[in-house]
Amino acid sequence: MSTETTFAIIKPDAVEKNLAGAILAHIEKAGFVVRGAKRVHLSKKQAEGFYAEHRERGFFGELTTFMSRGPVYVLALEAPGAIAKWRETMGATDPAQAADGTIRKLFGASKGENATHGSDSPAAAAREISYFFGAFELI
Ligand code: FUP
Repeated sequence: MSTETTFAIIKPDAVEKNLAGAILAHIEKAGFVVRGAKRVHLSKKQAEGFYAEHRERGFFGELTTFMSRGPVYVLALEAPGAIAKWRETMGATDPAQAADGTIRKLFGASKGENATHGSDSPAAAAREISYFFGAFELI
């Protein structure tokens, strides 16, 4: 399996509950190498830009208000097959549907406040990484 880098966010709900460290430990234990990491507080406009593909969805306003309500950690995670691997490690969007042991099952509160984000394709990973990181910030 080829080495990939995916993009992750530890969302405001998890940061508010002081779960960022526990989630990072889970990420490291799963075998990802953290190539980029920073704490940022998104503006509403930045959240809208990040989630632009969901602009027409009914939950867009709620989603972007939530994502801009407090600090998050943005991460670039490297591993063989990182994009699929990170989505498996997170679990299903709705924590109630997520498999036991996944991050969203362990730490997510609801379909909206589900602790983490992960890119869903190589194109999304490239776009999302470049939304937050310059080339020299990936180490
Ligand atoms: P995922 O790829 O698992 O993050 O899920 P989606 O891309 O479908 O949705 C992006 C985010 O929108 C989710 F993380 C949470 C939010 N969302 C809702 O708030 N309500 C929904 O019905 C679906 C998604």
